[in-house]
Amino acid sequence: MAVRVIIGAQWGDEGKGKIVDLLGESTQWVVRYQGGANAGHTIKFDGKTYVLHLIPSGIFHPGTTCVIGNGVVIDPAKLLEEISMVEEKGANPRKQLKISGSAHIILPYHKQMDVAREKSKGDAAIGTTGRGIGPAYVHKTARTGLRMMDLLDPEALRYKLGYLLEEINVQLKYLYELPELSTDPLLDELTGWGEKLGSYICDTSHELHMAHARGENILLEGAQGALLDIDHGTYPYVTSSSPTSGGACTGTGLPPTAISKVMGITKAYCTRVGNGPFPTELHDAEGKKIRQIGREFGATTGRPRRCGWLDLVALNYAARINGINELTVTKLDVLNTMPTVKVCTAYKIDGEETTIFPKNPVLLSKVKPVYKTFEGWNQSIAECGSRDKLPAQAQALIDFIEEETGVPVKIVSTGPDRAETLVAL
Ligand code: 2SA
Ligand code: MG
Repeated sequence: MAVRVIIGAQWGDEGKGKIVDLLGESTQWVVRYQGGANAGHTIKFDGKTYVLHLIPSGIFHPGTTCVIGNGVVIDPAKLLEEISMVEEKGANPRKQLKISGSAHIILPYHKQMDVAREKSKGDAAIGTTGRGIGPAYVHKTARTGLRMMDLLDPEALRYKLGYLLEEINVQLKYLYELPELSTDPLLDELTGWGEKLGSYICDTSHELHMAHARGENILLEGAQGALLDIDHGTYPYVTSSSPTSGGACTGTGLPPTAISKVMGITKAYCTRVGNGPFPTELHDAEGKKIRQIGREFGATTGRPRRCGWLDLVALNYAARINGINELTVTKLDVLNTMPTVKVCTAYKIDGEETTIFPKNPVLLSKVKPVYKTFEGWNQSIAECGSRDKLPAQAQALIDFIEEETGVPVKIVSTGPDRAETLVAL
């Protein structure tokens, strides 16, 4: 019996979807707690690949209930598409999916605002996914958002929408130079979503409290990664939610005392998509090779991801702010043909060495990584079966990650398929 949080310990795309799917088999509940359809969680089994954006990655296990928690911002149109997709692939969302009534809605104008804002920023753009995430969280915090529960009462919704649009239209016209909106067409769209999604909407924090009291296993699935956290990430080059383990409490209603395990997922190297500092980024042929072999392209936008070496300064920082007590190392196989593998152990700032992750993005963009170099293993690791059968050089790398972070590596992923995983939980 456990509540376990799965978090991205880098800038996202660490392979959380695969690990949640893997552990989902023995878990009654899988819960998303932040972010929205900016996430792209990839799962592969039986030779097929599935990408999920809003539905938790446990949906393909028939015995698992999936919850979209209150901390998520939901694009109802995208969610309906995804519900159809998983239904086609054999899942039973009618039985398996629950949506928090308190989750905020991404409205069409949030996406327009996101794109317009990025465009106006030019070189200073964040590099968002354009999914309306930032503006939806802005309106949540400004208390001018709509929530999923609002879809259930069209009369009250008409009234709310009327006074909301007075304010939104001022923003659309004067801040974004976008056309103003009238109540009726938007109300029709929202009412339509309410009819289709109404039966999924409930008090999910109550459901989770009851499940926890019954001693059921719960997995809280983070999206993006610790270094994209609105508070602890590389601000302003971050997302607008809290992907860290603290966000798992506010985003679900489960208390910190319920959580016993925090699993951090890290790649054996590092990627980032979008703008902002990335100390170990490779701008050369090695970086390109990692992108090609690792198929490092955004699962939502298709954007090429920036690639670089594993950064232990950043990973140790992520371990501390999340309380990571288990690690998973993914995509080890991507390094199979690298003659040498580097790992950053410290930063040099103006000649001074430090292992403290700088909070100031200007400082972070100036740091020079200090590397430890490992011999490559130059062979496939597909058939290894367990960690102690990995080539010695790969074992040395994993051992080093454990030593430097002080956290046990419980899972090593050696390929995208469920089967390509070395688990010692
Ligand atoms: P946003 O759209 O407001 O959340 O963008 C703000 C920053 O957060 C980054 N971000 C991500 N980084 C990695 N993966 C994400 N999901 C997709 C994927 C991304 C894609 O799985 O590949 O397809 O491009 C994700 N979502 C948000 C984003 O790049 C900005 O730096
Ligand atoms: Mg992803």
